[in-house]
Amino acid sequence: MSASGGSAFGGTAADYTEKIPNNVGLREDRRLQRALESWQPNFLTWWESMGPTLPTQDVYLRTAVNVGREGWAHFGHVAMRDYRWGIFLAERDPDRQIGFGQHKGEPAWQQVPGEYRAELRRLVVIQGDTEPASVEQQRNLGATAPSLYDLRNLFQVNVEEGRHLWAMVYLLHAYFGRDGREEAEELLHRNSGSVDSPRILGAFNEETPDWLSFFMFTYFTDRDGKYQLGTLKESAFDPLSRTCEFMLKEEAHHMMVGTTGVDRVVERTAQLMVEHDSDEVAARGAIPLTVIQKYLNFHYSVSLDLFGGETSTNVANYYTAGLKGRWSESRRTDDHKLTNDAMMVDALLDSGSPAQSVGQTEVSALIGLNTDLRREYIADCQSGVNRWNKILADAGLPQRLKLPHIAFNRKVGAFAAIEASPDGELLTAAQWQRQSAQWLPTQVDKTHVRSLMQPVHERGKIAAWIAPPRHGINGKPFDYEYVHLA
Ligand code: BYC
Repeated sequence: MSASGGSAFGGTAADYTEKIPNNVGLREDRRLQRALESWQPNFLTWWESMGPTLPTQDVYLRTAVNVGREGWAHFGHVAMRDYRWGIFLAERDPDRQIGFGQHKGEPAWQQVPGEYRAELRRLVVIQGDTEPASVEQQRNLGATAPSLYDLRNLFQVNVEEGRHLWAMVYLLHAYFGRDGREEAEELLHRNSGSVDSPRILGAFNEETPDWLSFFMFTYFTDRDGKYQLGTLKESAFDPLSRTCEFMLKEEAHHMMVGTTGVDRVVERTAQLMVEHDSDEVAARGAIPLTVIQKYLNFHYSVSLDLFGGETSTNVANYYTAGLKGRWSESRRTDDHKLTNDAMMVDALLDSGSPAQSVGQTEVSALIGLNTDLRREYIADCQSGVNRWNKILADAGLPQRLKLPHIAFNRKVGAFAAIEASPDGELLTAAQWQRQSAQWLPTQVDKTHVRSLMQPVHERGKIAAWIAPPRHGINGKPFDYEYVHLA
């Protein structure tokens, strides 16, 4: 890539002549520059050992070069090891004020206040931990990509998750001193699925062994990322807010990969169902709708867990302190403090008694903020399901996909201790044992899906279990040479 410093792109462009491209003036802060330059080889070692395993010559990738509205990214073929992971913060608004909590109306913080240091560090570390985790989870998928287009999208997601790790590591190094540097090291030491040092949040220790899982992950789990980043974008700590704002821009592509990926799987299945007037598409090389539903159930329920408990004093404290806001905070019409407000949250009523049931209970609005965010997320998830159901309806099929009940397969929060069906009916452990294979992918389902994952690495070709995309990337056709394999 050519150097692109200065104003050629408008806004604050990155200087690609720098070892670490950035728009944070790293050159003027030698100490920080040295610290990050000493972390960089560790990152590259991690990328080589835990990143994508399929050898490639180069990949048609988007690289962030700017944070302005126009022309923020550059597209071109790059060798992945030469990808320029940079540090980008959205432009600073010198007049920005804190939008919620007890400090509402005060100027946004340019430094970390001592009293909130531990909490802020924790939020940055949890966010940072998910980014390399997803790269680790997806590392073997290249070997079974259904097309060069999909392979390129996988790698795009991977390099950007790598950049999001850089974003959090920058904050740790720049604002959290020695313990920040130690946390930055730890982000490379924990590994997805490791017995000794797993990733922090549950969903990031699950496998992503096939492309249906990948599309479900990018639809449901990346979408948690969108919502969590949306709340951190509201943070009173301005560098965190500006970092997340820019990350959200990149996140939109990840959402697209998930949404259209599932679209295309459903479309192909629907085509074969209509063609053969049968639900039995497995023998014809596609994924049955029932199996798609089971994958959906799994990825949705583990992603619901990522929002934490239905009630949480942590989230109340984060909000009051101004560390983590609500989705679309500025569009809410209340007092942005919530000290006197109440809300209904999902709950297990009469817990432990024979009369226990799934219902709602009233709590202080602050305590219920994880539920508030989860509800925004659920509404967004439903829009994807509607879209997939439209594909089925347009094909003339009566079957429909649906989101399982909030209490289904939960390991965190109010429903962690019970079992419920996708319709929300409470089950005994024995009933769950007998029936869960109808609702979650079984070994047989997974083996079948994996058996379909034969690589199609030929230009313009696509695997039989998925429809081709409607559009290519950056105006290029589907049969463009998105990846040159080694
Ligand atoms: N797994 O008070 P509670 C993304 C812990 S994804 C394991 O309800 P809180 C991406 C919790 O830590 C977005 N443990 O939790 C997507 C707490 O522990 P302590 C990532 C869990 O704090 C795809 C205890 O249980 N970013 O970007 O209100 C690809 C009590 O819980 C889990 C963030 O999440 C869990 N699922 O909420 C790439 C934003 N849930 O304190 C990237 C930052 C809870 O008792 N994180 N626990 O030791 C946060 O905002 C919050 O920490 C959480 C939890 C929403 C995660």
